[in-house]
Amino acid sequence: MAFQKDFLWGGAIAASQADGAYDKGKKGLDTQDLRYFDANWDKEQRTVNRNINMTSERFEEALNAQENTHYPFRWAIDFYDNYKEDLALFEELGLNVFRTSISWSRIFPNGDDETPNQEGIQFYVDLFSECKKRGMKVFATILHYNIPVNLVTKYGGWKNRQTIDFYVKYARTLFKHLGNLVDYWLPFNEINCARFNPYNGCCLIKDQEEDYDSAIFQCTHHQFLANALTVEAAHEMLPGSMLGGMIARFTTYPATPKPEDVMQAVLDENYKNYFYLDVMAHGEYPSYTKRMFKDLNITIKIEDGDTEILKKGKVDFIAFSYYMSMVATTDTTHEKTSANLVTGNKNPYLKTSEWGWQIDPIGLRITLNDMYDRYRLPLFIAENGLGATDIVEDDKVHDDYRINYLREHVRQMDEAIQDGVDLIGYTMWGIIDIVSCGTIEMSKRYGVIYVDRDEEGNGTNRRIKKDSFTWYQKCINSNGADI
Ligand code: BGP
Repeated sequence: MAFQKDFLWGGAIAASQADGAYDKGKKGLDTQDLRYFDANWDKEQRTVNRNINMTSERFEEALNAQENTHYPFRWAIDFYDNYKEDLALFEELGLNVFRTSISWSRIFPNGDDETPNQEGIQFYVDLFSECKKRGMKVFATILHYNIPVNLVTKYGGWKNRQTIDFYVKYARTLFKHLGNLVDYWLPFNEINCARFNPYNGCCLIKDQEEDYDSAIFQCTHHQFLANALTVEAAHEMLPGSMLGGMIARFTTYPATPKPEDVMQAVLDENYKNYFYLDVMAHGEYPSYTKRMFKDLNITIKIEDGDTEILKKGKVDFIAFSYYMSMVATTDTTHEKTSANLVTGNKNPYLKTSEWGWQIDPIGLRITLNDMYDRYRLPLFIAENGLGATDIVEDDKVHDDYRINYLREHVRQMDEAIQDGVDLIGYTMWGIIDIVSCGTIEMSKRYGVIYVDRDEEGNGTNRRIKKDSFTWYQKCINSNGADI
């Protein structure tokens, strides 16, 4: 096996999808607390990309909601109150790294507060200290989609340059109070998702925008600046700290060897994936930016000094989520399938998950090689896993489909390391069942630990080890040899 001795085997979750306790500990309301699960949606529609665009009407309705029944992010799996028990299970599993995100509105409930909320800081001091006690390194995402609602209603969120200052103040507060507990920092989860889910990525409300597409890229520009300033601040406050740039990687193959299709694949890779990492890793907008903005009809405002800011805050490692691969073609009649946040073209050689995501372990090896060659920075697989419907029988979940998925991906990681790739860690997504980010369902489960709760809040919230728990435990204990 090629895995280095101290390879990081971990699990990942995100605050809004796991914590619950949305109004405990003086937390302010955040943008994910406003997302709504609609039981009337046709289950068949689950593969369709829904929930992508927030409307003013729905936003208002959520702000004024009197009860929480349809807002699963508000209670999730109550990780906030259960984390000690859950971390004990992670220790039993053998994780040596744990990735979660920090809720901005626990630290600054309104985003623009003068001073931080001590209770919020204490929660993370306790949580991360517990991780350390149990032998886990901490991989902390500073922003995983949930920003204080006040920053949206009062300032317009990421569209406003002022949000950069609020964010950097928030990040500096984290470095000051949690710097000694966190091993890897991730300023932004999947920064390219702003383009595919503009409400999650940059809290835009579609009907409030005259030029939605340009607004998305304006927000992204502000996030790039916030990212660079944060990296710079961390390097100054915490010498030797490791800050990552992350995208959702949509590895794309041409549908045929037809040059038009190959060209389309190059463009898709550049516009949907590399653009974001190129800026964060190289500290400047890539050469194809002008053409890309023209093709996509984007106009953004870049101020004097922005170029220098980007140059000063280059990331130390590259992180990405990898669930599937995509296909590019200029043929508009090509059969479609759904994917993470987007609809894509079908690859006839791949099987799909229940949600239509095209399962492609070899694609992970291709991705790792390709990213390492391009950036020559350590790589971290921050998310990978299979969302599936699990059935509990006699307190057991026989999820061999998940074991197969994970095994095949671990095999390809091994191959990539043998290819020469510097892969430092793997945090399997949704190590414990949490609320799905895309569909707001509990029934789309990723965990090796089952949680007895549904999207309507029914269930005991009890944790049950699935068969994949034992499999992952063996994998970790043997450092990837016994899979
Ligand atoms: C990524 C997000 C996660 C996560 C995952 C799976 O895009 O970073 O938050 O949830 O996708 O997506 P889903 O929950 O929609 O299946």
